[in-house]
Amino acid sequence: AQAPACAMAQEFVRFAVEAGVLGFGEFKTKAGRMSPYFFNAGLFNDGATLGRLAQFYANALIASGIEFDMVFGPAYKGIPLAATLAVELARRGRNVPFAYNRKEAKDHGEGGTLVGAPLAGRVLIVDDVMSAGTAARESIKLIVKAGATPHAMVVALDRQEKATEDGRDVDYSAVQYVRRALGLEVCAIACLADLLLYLSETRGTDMLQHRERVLAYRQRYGVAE
Ligand code: OMP
Repeated sequence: AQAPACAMAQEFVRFAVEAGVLGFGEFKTKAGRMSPYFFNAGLFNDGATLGRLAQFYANALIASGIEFDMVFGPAYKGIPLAATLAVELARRGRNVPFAYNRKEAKDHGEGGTLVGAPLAGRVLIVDDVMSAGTAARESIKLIVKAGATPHAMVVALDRQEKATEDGRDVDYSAVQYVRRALGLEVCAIACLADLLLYLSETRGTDMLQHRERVLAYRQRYGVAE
């Protein structure tokens, strides 16, 4: 299954670059690192690209063989991702419950921070990017508090960089931490290695320059997978 997964990752990187979601320049990440690339999932901003994105998520999930009982999208960016994935899975004959959270608790109406199906069983967290792992940890806490099992996580891009613990860089990535220490299954549509492969196989001096910068960034913050 190696070749098709790899081909799918390349197709996804191309799709993200063409949609302007994967951009090159100078960006500050949540962990405070200056990155030469950034994946802004908010720029999948029309019906067609969101639908295509959901197909990539569904394909990656099915290829991974990961099992789950429901999908959860963490606010804000995870919400449309989990919603469109749930629609795509239903279209393929697998109708699963869907839930998401609010960032601020509502004190009227139905109240609380959780919306959608009750959190129960093996929950699949659907998010955009894994860098240092802060976002993943927040979702896991919330699911445990609700009495459900954080079972797996799917992201569009695994940046394969050092996680942080109490603000300090450690020698493993957030994906490795979530897998080994927290016991969740994790799958990504594409990872940093796929981006580097794309940059080395795509024509143009700008691509080569991007590649140099991304390599230097990986040298400083990357981990071996
Ligand atoms: P961690 O919480 O450090 O894993 O970072 C993941 C979050 O960082 C994502 O959910 C985004 O909010 C943001 N992010 C991106 O969206 N794209 C990137 O390429 C990099 C980051 C980031 O800040 O690390």
